[in-house]
Amino acid sequence: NKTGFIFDLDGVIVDTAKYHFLAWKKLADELGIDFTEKDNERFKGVSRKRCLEILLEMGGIKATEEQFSAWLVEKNEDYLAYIDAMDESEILPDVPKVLKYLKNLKIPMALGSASKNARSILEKVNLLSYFDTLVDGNSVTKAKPDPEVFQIAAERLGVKPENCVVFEDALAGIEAANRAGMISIGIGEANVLTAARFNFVDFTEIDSEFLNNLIHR
Ligand code: B16
Ligand code: MG
Repeated sequence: NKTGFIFDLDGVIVDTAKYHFLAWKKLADELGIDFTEKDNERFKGVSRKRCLEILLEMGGIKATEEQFSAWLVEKNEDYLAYIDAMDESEILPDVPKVLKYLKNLKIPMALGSASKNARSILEKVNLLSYFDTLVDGNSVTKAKPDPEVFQIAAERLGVKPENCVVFEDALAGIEAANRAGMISIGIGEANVLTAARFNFVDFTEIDSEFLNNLIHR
């Protein structure tokens, strides 16, 4: 009855949301759409394509397929320019501590992210080697809150869904984990992630006793 751990990327391992924001903001400005950091909250955990659909809805803009694809490419190129400069200093507090602890115990670990850029971000911040498998925006057909991303991760890890622990910062991600029958852990504000089984502000609040209790349930 082995336990597996699944980590979301943006908002859990690194704060790439600020770069997504800057890239969306630039496109929004070009299109004359008012776009704030608060609007960006709705984009967390949401696929690139869906984000653009929401942005265009906000501006009441109808796009041809060609325009739509071109804007997706433009946003991603701007985003890639930001993440190109990322390094270990951008890892969120105590994430390496938890990854190292679990790795030493040979616990199976997966990434479960909506991002198509997940692999290159993990390479930039030097955390790729901790993960047995990456399930990202390139491997899924249905976005969170659909449980697909975490179900694929569990399959690849060879761990039963009920024995998987999921760290998530987005409401849609918590819902996806719950729908998969997994143990959901909200990282961020407890009053936002109310559906999570456990809540922590960040990984500095997670100690070995808590992890051991999950592993030896
Ligand atoms: P990309 P996560 C998500 O990452 C972000 O939270 C979301 O804002 C972004 O649109 C999505 O990845 C897709 O990212 O444009 O790089 O494919 O939280 O699921 O790790
Ligand atoms: Mg996230």
